[in-house]
Amino acid sequence: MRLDVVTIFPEYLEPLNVSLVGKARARGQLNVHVHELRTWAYDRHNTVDDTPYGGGPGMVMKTEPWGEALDSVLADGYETGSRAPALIVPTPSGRPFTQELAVELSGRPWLIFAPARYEGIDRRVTDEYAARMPVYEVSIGDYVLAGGEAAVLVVTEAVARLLPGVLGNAESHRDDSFAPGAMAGLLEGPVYTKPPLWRGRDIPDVLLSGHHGKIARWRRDEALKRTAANRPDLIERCDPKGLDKKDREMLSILGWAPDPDGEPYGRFWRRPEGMEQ
Ligand code: JBH
Repeated sequence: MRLDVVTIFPEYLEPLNVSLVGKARARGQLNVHVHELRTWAYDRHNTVDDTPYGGGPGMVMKTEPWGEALDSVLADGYETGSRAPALIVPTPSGRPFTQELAVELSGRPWLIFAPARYEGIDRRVTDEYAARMPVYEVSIGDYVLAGGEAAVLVVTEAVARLLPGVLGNAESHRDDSFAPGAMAGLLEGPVYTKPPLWRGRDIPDVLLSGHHGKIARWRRDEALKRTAANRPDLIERCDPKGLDKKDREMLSILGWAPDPDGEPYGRFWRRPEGMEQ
């Protein structure tokens, strides 16, 4: 897979040399190019932003540097025979970046990232390139960043680890919390390793029992507890067909009940206070 990033802060992308992504690059599984946007700003101050039409706070990234930069990256791909790029524009106004989207992007041969600073990029830039290639506007969560570079690192890591041969163990994907089918969309529970006693804290007995059935059940209960506490939205969304009798018992203890009138039938909802069954 080929990745290009156009940014006014190339140093911000240094982490792409480290760890999983850095190793994938060193092995030739990822071909990464980071470009300085100001290379394509031709005035004395290499200006890349200007005030917004219609007024308002902040600055907007200008059309011309982005247009020249993206044309140049695309032309280089044409020369090197790179195939069918997609443009990724990280923005708080984008669609949520999910594991499902990471899987989709990992199947593409070439991703070009256009992270913006300031209030974003002039809309005509995305409109222009959307006429030639798929454009994904993606948000990495409901909080405010100063620019899209951190989002590029997030998306890149999520995508790179899905490439064939990047993670050592082919099994490691299946158990990912958000992978389809992993624990039916539940978060993973706590994990432990040696020593068996640390600062007076021991390991849950069941994990030392050697009883695989009981261990699996315990892990599942812990997953349900953690998901109910941290991500009640995942319990509400989960398909009740993926829940067995013991799962339902645990959810009931945690204060959840199937909604008989719900659509679709039997989805779990939080029992209101005082409605003990
Ligand atoms: C900024 O503010 C952010 N929230 C979520 N995603 C982003 C992506 C790019 C820039 C953000």
